[in-house]
Amino acid sequence: MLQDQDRIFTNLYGMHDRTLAGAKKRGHWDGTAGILDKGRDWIVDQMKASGLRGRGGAGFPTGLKWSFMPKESDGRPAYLVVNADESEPGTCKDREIMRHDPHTLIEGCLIASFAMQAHACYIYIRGEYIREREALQRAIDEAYEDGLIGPNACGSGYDFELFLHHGAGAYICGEETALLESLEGRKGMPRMKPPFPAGAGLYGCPTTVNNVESIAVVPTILRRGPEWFASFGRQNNAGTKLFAISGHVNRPCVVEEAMSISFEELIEKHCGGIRGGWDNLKAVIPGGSSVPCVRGEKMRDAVMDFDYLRGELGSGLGTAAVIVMDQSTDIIKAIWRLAKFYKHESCGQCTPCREGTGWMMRVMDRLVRGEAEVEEIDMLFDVTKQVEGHTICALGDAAAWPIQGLIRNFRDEIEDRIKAQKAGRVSAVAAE
Ligand code: L3W
Ligand code: SF4
Repeated sequence: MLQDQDRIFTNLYGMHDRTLAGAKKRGHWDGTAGILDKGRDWIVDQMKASGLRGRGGAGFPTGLKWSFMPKESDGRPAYLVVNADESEPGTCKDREIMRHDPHTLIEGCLIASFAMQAHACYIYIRGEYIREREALQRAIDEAYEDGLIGPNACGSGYDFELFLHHGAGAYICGEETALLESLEGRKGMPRMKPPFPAGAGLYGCPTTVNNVESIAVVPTILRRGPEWFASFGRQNNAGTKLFAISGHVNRPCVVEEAMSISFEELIEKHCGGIRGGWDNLKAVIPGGSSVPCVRGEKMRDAVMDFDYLRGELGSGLGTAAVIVMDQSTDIIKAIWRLAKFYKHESCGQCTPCREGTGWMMRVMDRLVRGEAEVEEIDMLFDVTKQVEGHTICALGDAAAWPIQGLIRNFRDEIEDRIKAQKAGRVSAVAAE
C-alpha cells in the first residue's frame, strides 16, 4: 500500500488549506523556475523516463505525446489544453484535484506548457463542475497575483497565460477533438484523426490535450525524479494513481494508490470491503462506463493496471473509476442504462454510432424486460461489432464494449430472464 509520504495529492480529502499559502506549505511552487531552467528537452525526457501513461482513459505515454510537438516554431503558436471535462459515468477523480489541490494542476500547466513552448493553456472544465471551477479560478487568480503565471512566470523569463473555459454539459466534448471544436466556439463534434492535435489542433495549431491528473502529477515527478514515480506499479504501468470507487462497497471514496495494487487490497484498505462480504460481489466495471464489466469472482485477485485488466480480463483501467455491484444488482438493467446514456450522448455525425447506439438501446430495452428471443443476444453482439472500430471517435467503441462485456459474462442471466418471461415468471423489471 502507498505510504502517506509518497502521495502526490496530499490534500485529496480537503483536510488542509487549499489556498496558495497552503499549497506552498505542502511544497508546491517550490523552485519552479529552477525546473524550467533545466530546459524543455530535459523535462520531456524526465516525463518519458517516469513511464507516466495518460490518465484520461486511453493510457497513451505522456512524454511521448509531448515529444510530438514541433521542436521549432513554424510561426504558429503552440497550445496546451487540459481536459477537465470529466463526464465518464463513475469518474470523479479530477474533480477532487480541482477542488482540493488546484495549485498542483496550475503549476503542472506552466511546466508542461513550457516543455512544449506553449505560451497559452486552456483548461476546459465540465459545465456541471460549478464549485470546482470557482475553486480553480480563485487559485488561478492567486497564481497571477503572485507572479507565478502571467508575464515572466515565476521570474523565469517565460510568459504564460492560463484560461479556464466552461463546457456546457455534453459528454462528447471530453473527446479531445470535440473539445477543441467546442473551445473554438463550434458544436462539439469530433474531428477525423489524423491529423492528431500535435500537428493541427486548436485553431489549426500544434496542440497537446492532456487529462487533469496527467498534468497535476508533473511537478512532483520532476521534483522527486522519474525513478521515484516509476518505482510504483508494474513495468509499463508506472506510478501512483487516483481510483474513484463507487457502488456497493462500505465506504465509496476517491483514493491515491500505487498502480497495480490488487483489487482486493484496494477495496479492503480504503472502502471497508464489499457490502455484505466478498461472496456478495457480482460484477465490477473497473475503469469507468466505457470498459466491459467483469464477473466478481475474476476481480478479487485482479491487478489494477492497464495491461492486466485489458490483457487478462478483456476490460480496461480506463479512468480508474471502479464501479462495484453486489448480488442485488440487475446487471442487465445497469448496462441498459449505460446504453441509454451513450445513445443520448452520441453526436450523430457518423452512421454506425448514430444508428447503432439506438439499435443497441432498443434491443437492450427488450432484454431488460425478458421480452426478446434468445437469438437476439447474438444479433445484438453482431451489432456491437458493426459499431466497434467503425466510427470517427471512441464513443462508438465505448457504447459497444459494455454490452459485449454483459453478453460475455452474463449471458446465462439474459437467457434465464427470457425463459422466465416466456414462462410468465418475470417480475416487472421495468426499464423506465
Ligand atoms: C499523435 C499518434 N498522437 C494517439 C494521442 C491522441 C490522444 C491520445 C490517446 O480516447 C479513451 C477512449 C474512451 N500521433 C497518436 C497520438 N495519439 N495516437 O494519444 O488516443 P486514443 O485514440 O488512444 O484515445 P482517446 O481518443 O484519447 C480516450 C476512454 O478513454 N474512456 C473515457 C474517458 C472519459 C474521460 C472523462 O470523462 N474524463 O476521460 C474510458 O475508458 O472510451 O477509449 O491524445 O491524440 N499516432
Ligand atoms: Fe459522433 Fe458517435 Fe461518430 Fe463519435 S462515434 S463522432 S460521438 S457519431
